[in-house]
Amino acid sequence: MITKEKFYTFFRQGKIEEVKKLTQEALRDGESADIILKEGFIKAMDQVGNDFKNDEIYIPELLIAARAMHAGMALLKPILTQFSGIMAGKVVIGTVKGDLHDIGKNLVAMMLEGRGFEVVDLGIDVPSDKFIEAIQKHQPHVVGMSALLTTTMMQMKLTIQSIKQAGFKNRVKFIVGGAPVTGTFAQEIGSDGYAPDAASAVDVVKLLISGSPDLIPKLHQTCV
Ligand code: B1M
Repeated sequence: MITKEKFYTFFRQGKIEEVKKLTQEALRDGESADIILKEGFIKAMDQVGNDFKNDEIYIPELLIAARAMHAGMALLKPILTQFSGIMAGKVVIGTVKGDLHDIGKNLVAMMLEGRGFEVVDLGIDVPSDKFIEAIQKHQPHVVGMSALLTTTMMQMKLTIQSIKQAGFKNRVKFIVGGAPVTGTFAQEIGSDGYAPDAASAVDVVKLLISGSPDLIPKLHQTCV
């Protein structure tokens, strides 16, 4: 059974090879990539975040933990993104300007790819004009934004406003997410949807693309 403890220890110590080995062993033992992610990686990283909040660790330790988690995620990526079927739609995604956190955004992108969406990932610290350029170039159905800091949440509002003002008001739908973001906040800033985690982000994107009006009220409720 997967528990966060070993991953937490290896994340804290930045033990990349051990994280890889543990992940491979779990997969060999028949654990699903989803469970390894949720019960192992995400819970372990939450604990690392608490240590940081409690001043037990500092930025360098956060960075080495993130690097270790990335190494594990690289092993899960081929499984989470496996898909053979018709393209479900196109999503442009990025972490907003001023924000360098990308683990959660990467997970959302992986889950979407795994469910048949074409994903254009703009990376981190993405200003609104980069989102606009990408919309012009790739013509996505949905634009996804991630923010992990209370100070960068408002950048989502500015980005949505800029995209709408650039003439894409009725041409793309928006989904936002990230630890400090809520359904209420999403609604306030004019986002069409919000998801608290990567799996529900896929469901919300599907609802946004299907455009069924009776489903739309659910897009924020799932999450408030
Ligand atoms: Co930073 N950091 N960090 N950090 N960091 C947090 C977010 C923090 C909560 C830690 C804490 O105090 N407990 C805190 C924010 C406090 C606040 O704003 N209220 C914080 C801080 C303060 C900072 C700095 C300001 C520290 C400093 O410099 N003094 C600094 C800011 C840098 C910047 O961005 N400008 C900073 C830096 C960093 C590192 C670079 C060192 C590193 C990030 C490395 C990287 O991402 N490559 C880092 C890390 C690792 C964290 C924590 C520990 C872990 C974040 C993470 O990856 N979680 C984090 C504490 C925490 O969250 N517990 C913390 C795992 C990930 C899977 O979860 O990203 O929430 P998450 O994604 C979830 C959902 O939120 C959702 O789905 C994902 C999967 O289910 N989701 C979406 C995310 N995006 C979505 C988009 C969607 C839908 C759902 O639709 C598009």
